[in-house]
Amino acid sequence: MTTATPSRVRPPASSELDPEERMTRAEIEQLQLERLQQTVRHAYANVPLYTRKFDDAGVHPDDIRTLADVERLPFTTKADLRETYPFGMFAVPMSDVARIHASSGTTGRPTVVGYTKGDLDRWGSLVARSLRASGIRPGMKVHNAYGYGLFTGGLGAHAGIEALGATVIPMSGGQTARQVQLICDFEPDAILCTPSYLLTIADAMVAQGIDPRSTSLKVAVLGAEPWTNEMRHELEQRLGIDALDIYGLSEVMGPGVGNECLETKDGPHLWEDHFLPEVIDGETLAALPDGELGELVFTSLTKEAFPVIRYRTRDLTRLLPGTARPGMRRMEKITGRNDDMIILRGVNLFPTQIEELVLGIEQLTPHFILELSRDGRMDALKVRIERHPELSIETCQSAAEVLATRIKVHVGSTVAVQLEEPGALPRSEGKYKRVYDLR
Ligand code: DLL
Repeated sequence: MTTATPSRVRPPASSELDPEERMTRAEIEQLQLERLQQTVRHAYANVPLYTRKFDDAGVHPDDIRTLADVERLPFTTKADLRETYPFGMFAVPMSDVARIHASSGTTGRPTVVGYTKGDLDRWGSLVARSLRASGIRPGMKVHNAYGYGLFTGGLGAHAGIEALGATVIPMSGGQTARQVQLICDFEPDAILCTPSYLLTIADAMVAQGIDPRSTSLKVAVLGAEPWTNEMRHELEQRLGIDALDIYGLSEVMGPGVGNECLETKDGPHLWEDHFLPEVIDGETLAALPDGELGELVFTSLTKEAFPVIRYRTRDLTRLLPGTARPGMRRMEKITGRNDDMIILRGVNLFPTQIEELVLGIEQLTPHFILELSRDGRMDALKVRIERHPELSIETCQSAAEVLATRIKVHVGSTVAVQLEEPGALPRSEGKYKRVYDLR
């Protein structure tokens, strides 16, 4: 294993932080309570769905006297957003809505979210905070390869780069050869995209005869899909950069709900001055203590157009004490979503578990997909993985066997591992589709 590349960027000095990032835990909690009370009143008064759900649950905004009282409030789910499609959850008149975003909605109706001018300003400053925590500073050039459009990634990141005072290169996703050319010509310091797309870009550099470690890039701020610390290591080594995790979701805001800090790289700090996180048991819906693994839930604390009360993200993680920003809690890097969980003959499995094992074997490439099929009455999982272009077929074949054994030992599932030719599998251009269910 190669040694870590020394950082070519530095963490912000304490004087560069927002005042809220320097608050103590007690100060943050006091701010959260005031903002929670305001948000709950605003949602109850202006969104009929919240009025009805609060009334049904027998809870009134005046009942929220402590932060723990949030547990008395009903949850909000994606189904609530679908039911009120398109604008039924907006809490301000349409004339005050400055922008609309929507999820791609692969099945059914997309979910639609709105922002006032103030919401857009707060979003920009939280993405700016996230980029600064990653080591990006005013005056740097930032190549933004998150997709522009209804997806919150492109425009959300864009506003944050501008708010920070850096130079934005609004490339959007796709056109990979062009991405490589502009990275070489414009010499950006930083790149923002999904981790799987950065892998695609690194491969495209190699295909064009460019050493990915030789570019001007110093740091990457990656998110919008689950990725492991093993993938971080792979990308940092291949590109000679620091890779930081940015988290967010459109229903809660977009990118910048939380971000890792360069000095610790220990999972995203959640920007708790604007969002109140909880982790619940996905089955019983009971709130879990910090440190326990469960489903992440958010209540927005400052949103005007689209306040969310106890929104169930379906993301699985645990809440941990703050480190680089002691007043704000962190979350563990996300393992996956409830919806991504594969149940294979009674064993629960996440694609990130396979990613971890694949990247632990040097003779394997990180290009793999998972195929679920039915073998008689049994479910079967096949890992299709590209062989290493510079190693013999025999070496790759024995590495594939090692992978199958490790999956059996660590996950408890028997899977088939099938080698593919280099370039045979689809490449990411944004959020990567890792699992194909052929059942
Ligand atoms: O993906 C917002 C975003 C854009 C975040 C760019 C970061 C960077 P949605 O399309 O609504 O919004 O998808 C949100 O993506 O619930 C997670 O399941 C997943 N996700 C987002 N960031 C991360 C991350 C954007 N850092 C959904 N790690 C979320 C793991 C992530 N999963």
